[in-house]
Amino acid sequence: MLSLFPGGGAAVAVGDYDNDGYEDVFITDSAADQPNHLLHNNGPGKDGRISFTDVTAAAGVAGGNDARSTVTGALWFDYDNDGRIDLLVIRNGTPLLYHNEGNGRFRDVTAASGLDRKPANTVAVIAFDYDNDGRLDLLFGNYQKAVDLFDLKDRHVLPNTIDHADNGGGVTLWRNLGNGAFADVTDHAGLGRPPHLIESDVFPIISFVRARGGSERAEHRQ
Ligand SMILES: [Ca+2]
Ligand SMILES: [Ca+2]
Repeated sequence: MLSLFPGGGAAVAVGDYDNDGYEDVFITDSAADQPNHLLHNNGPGKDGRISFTDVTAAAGVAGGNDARSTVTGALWFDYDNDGRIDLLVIRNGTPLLYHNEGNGRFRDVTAASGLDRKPANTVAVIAFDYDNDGRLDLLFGNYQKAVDLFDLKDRHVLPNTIDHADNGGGVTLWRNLGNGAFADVTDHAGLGRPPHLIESDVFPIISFVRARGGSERAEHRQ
């Protein structure tokens, strides 16, 4: 799918998943049926050099490129506040959420999270606590609308311009409910209306403001 964009599915997420003080690395791949890679940071050896061990198979986080989705990136975040960072894999298609079990293994909790209810086609994601309830919520940047890219009814799915498209997938905001599930609150937060944001590079400058009365609105600056 991404043969025109060789870097489109190549991303890295850095985080200390086993809390040993050394940052570990998760590298994504978008090629058909190819695995992602989780590299454990072994820390400095006797010669002072840092080494990594590919622990993907034991961790159970290789998957993501399948008949319905291709991986575009990943994010470490502790969605259940148990002190261990969990792993979100974003995709053209639906995202995957893995719970960090604390023994070097991860458990696919996507179905319970509800994040896979419809195609997301996400190319960027950030985690932050937008409602100050102590739980990390998710803001997805979605390049295409919520269509199944592997079973297109209408092939006109690319954004109509690079910088100011109004037919992209926009952003979706998911509230962390605290029980392993997330709820799509995009419309409630006022983010469902145009202009849609599709460019991943605008995300660092998106800022959320909490309006008087408790409703959340988003503003972005070019
Ligand atoms: Ca580590
Ligand atoms: Ca966790």
